[in-house]
Amino acid sequence: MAVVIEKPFVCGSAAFWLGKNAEEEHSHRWYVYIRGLQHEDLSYFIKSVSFALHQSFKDPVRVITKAPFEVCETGWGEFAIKITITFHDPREPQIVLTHYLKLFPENRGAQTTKKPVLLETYDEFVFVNPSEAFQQKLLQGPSKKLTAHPLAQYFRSEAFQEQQEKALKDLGAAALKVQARTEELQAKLFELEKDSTALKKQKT
Ligand code: SLL
Repeated sequence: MAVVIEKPFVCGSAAFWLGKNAEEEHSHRWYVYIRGLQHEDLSYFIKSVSFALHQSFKDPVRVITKAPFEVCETGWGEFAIKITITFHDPREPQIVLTHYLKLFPENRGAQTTKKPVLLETYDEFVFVNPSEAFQQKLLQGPSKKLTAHPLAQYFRSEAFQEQQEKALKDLGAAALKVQARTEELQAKLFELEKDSTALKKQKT
């Protein structure tokens, strides 16, 4: 049966308006990140995360090789950020995502310096038949504790709990399907082998 290991994560951004007196070109301070569901360390299986920012930024491609996997910048505009995730096992293909940086509140709502504009998406890395060594790494889990995150109070995590539970259930169902299919194929193979032995016997 296939070994399937899934690791939930959150891809998001948090943008703080710097107020009326901020420079026009630097009206917001924002963070874009890949984080664990409970802000736990992900560097035990993620090697690096590259964030490709808009060309107007200096050195627009930022490669982060340590947790937390995030970039903090100041700017004035929204744009799409291409995020490439590389795993410790070079045999695992990279994952490429796009995150739309959001600076302004929904429906032209008033800006406030009190809380950030947050945009977070729940997702999962799914590893199918990972190598033995990588499997062990994945199953061991985080080996270090991250220091308390300054944005922790804004992160949404409870909201993702339900999604995670559903995903686990779906994954369980998918795994069962794979198992059923494998058993079906094994039974067929067994029948074919029986037939072929019978044929061989007939020939001799
Ligand atoms: C827009 N398509 O027109 C977008 C582009 C670019 C934002 C937004 C740069 C700040 C800096 C910055 O915020 N660029 O130069 O440091 O809305």
